[in-house]
Amino acid sequence: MHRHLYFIMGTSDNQDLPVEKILEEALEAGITEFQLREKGPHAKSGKALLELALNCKELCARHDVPFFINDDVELCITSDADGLHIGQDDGSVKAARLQIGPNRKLGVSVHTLEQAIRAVQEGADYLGIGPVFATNSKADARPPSGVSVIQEVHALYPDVPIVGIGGITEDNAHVVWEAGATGIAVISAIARSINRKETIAQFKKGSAVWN
Ligand code: TZP
Ligand code: MG
Repeated sequence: MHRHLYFIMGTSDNQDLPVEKILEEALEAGITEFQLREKGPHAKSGKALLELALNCKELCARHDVPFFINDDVELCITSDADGLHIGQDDGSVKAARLQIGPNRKLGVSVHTLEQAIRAVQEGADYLGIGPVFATNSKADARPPSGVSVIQEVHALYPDVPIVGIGGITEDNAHVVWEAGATGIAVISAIARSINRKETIAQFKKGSAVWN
């Protein structure tokens, strides 16, 4: 089975280093997707945000890693991102699909089986499910839900890629894999790691096939 280590970050997730620097280290260590999620008190906007997105796109392209934008359809298109990720409050999946076109990937955050069914029917390519564990990286995070929704969605749609998110570390990631996820999405464990190469190697230990 192919597995995904989907790294997510924005400026607010670590103000000690530029996003580009952390992303470069993460790419070299073997992440398989990157999402720019520019939120919170230090979020860039306007020209600075576009420049950041273009830098990230360039770095990802050099490593052949798909580059995603969180929420922002316009930035997704102007930065020529490979995909868009939206939540339940970010407008309809159908509208997003029409706006980004058929060739970009579309990820949707869901919290229930019903939301998962609707997202798949409306054109999601993969589902983000969480927070699995408690997280400090999302201001309006819902309470942790464990892996029950991942298990339910995986049972119904064994071929739809599921990415677990929220509080995932090298030590608890196995719970998410065992529930049927094809990927884990991580902010702080990578963005704030004191040894990114080692952290990512730990995440990838035990499975030979990644993309
Ligand atoms: N959505 C659900 S939890 C979360 C998002 C964006 C934050 C995940 O960050 P961390 O640091 O990996 O818990
Ligand atoms: Mg959102």
